[in-house]
Amino acid sequence: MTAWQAGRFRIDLSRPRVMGIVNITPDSFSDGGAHATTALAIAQCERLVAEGADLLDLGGESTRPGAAAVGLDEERARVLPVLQHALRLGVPVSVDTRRRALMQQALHAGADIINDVNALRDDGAEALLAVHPTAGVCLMHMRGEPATMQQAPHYDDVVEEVAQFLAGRAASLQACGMAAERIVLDPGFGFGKTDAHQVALHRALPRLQALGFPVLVGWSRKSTLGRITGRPVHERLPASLAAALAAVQQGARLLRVHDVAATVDALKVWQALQGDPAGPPSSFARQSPA
Ligand code: HH2
Repeated sequence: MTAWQAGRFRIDLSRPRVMGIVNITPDSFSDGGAHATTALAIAQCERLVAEGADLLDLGGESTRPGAAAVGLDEERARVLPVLQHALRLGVPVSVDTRRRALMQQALHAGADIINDVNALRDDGAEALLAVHPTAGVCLMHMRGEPATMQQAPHYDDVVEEVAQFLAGRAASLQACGMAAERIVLDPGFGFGKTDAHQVALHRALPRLQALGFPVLVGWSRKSTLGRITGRPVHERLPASLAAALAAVQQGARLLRVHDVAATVDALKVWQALQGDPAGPPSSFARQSPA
């Protein structure tokens, strides 16, 4: 059985898990401003848990293409008060940050997971996580910086380069003393990749999984889905569900999503149709007559 050691929790990954996104930002690409105050973000945490989120991911900095970096004080002021509350909701809480200083404070406050789009390359970040006894980490691949990463990204072999980068980051953390069971890898859809790169990576998810760590994917509402369907960002729910299920079919174990309720339903159907013992094959939950 695959599991992810994540702070207070050991997350059973024998079935795919849903990580609900809480962007405490004014400028995130799909929901900027919607949860930008502490009160709105806390309400969103509660809503996503009620909708069935297995984990929460709190972010205080947009990393959308072209985004400007925010100051540390600002990012900290956005994230920490929400984290304090989210930690009482009974699910693992992840903090999405590139900054060692915020990672340190978040871990001190009790965060279960650090999700870093920069794969712990900030000075001292790797050592900080390695000495922590239990926190989980998500190491994501990003080519370049958010401000410029979508300007003609180039790879000779995107799958091998991403796989080698992630394997190298995981090996480096393990060399610092981190247990493998605390590490999850993410190809980083939308981070320095063309549509063709993303499709190649999606098709190669089994290759990434073969590195020996669970794979997390973040397809939710991303612009490749907009280009495939011709839909603006707020009309990408069906596209996001299709991509999420396709990723699970390819072996992804964690889905980072904005639309938790819909993703949970889609996964329930997928599991039931797979005859998954974790699903409800014989006694489907009762519902009011259609
Ligand atoms: N995508 C975003 C942010 N963090 N973390 C991981 N591990 N994987 C992802 O694909 C990923 C991520 C971007 O999405 P979002 O948080 O909705 O937007 P923004 O960065 O504009 O706040």
